[in-house]
Amino acid sequence: MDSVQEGTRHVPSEHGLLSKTFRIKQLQKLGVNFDSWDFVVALAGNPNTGKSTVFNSLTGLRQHTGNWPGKTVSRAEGGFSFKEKSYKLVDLPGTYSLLSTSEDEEIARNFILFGQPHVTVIVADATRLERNLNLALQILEITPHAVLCLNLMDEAKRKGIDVNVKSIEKQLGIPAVATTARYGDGINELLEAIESVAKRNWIGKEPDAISIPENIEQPILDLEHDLRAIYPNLPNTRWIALRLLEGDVRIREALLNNEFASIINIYNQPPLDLNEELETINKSQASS
Ligand SMILES: Nc1nc2c(ncn2[C@@H]2O[C@H](COP(=O)(O)OP(=O)(O)O)[C@@H](O)[C@H]2O)c(=O)[nH]1
Ligand SMILES: [Mg+2]
Repeated sequence: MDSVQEGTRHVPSEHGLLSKTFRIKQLQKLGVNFDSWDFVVALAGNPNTGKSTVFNSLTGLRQHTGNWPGKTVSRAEGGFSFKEKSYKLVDLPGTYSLLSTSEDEEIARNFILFGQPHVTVIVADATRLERNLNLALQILEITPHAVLCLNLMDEAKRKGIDVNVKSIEKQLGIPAVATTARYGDGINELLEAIESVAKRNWIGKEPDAISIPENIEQPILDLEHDLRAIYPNLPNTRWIALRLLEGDVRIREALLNNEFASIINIYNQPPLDLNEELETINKSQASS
């Protein structure tokens, strides 16, 4: 693959049979050929919402594997640059929640919590908004630096579902972009939104704060204080304190076993070369 390749945008012709190609100015798909970046962007969402399609159209990578086998964190990563800034894009496993009821959920949750991406893009199926926005709300509990990508808009249109993008944007307090990733539609707008959140230029209203009564707020603050004293590098202590108060067993276990420390270390390592990694996996499979 060329190390630098200009972005292309495919849209169906009027008759839907042929596809025209438009160039997205200022997008360079870097594949796995990058060793530094200005921003880290995570792609999260329910399964089958088009995460890998978005991933491929931004990085130029084709053989995407949602491959995060076992506890060894094997990340689907690729790079792109847009308007002079470079981005590392991480495709997370598809999940319906972040409650760590499965390994995939844990991987996605840990990355958003501890990988501390500059931007988390939530790819949602516009035809199944209720279920998809549930995950979005869980992500927004961890980070406000997110973009909602309302994908499969062609399907929504076909089914007569009218999605009020501006209203969703206003209520969530993050940029929302309508896309049909299969045809590259809306990808340019998605890039603009990612850029504005990455650079912290997005000025949205704060999402409606859940008011927490004083008799609960104080224990949260106390617990956060204790967590910081024991685990000085632990990010998102408020979120963790809330889960502990809810009685989340996995979080308690992870703290007691010091699992979080090793996770934070993994995310600080340089990116993995996806091709090299796939080769290693293929070789080990062939020899076993
Ligand atoms: N109609 C339509 N199909 C899409 C769109 N985006 C992705 N798909 C298709 O939806 C399926 C799942 O996409 P994929 O990117 O693998 O989803 P992921 O599981 O979230 O990674 C694939 O067959 C894609 O071609 C879209 O905007 N419109
Ligand atoms: Mg995928």
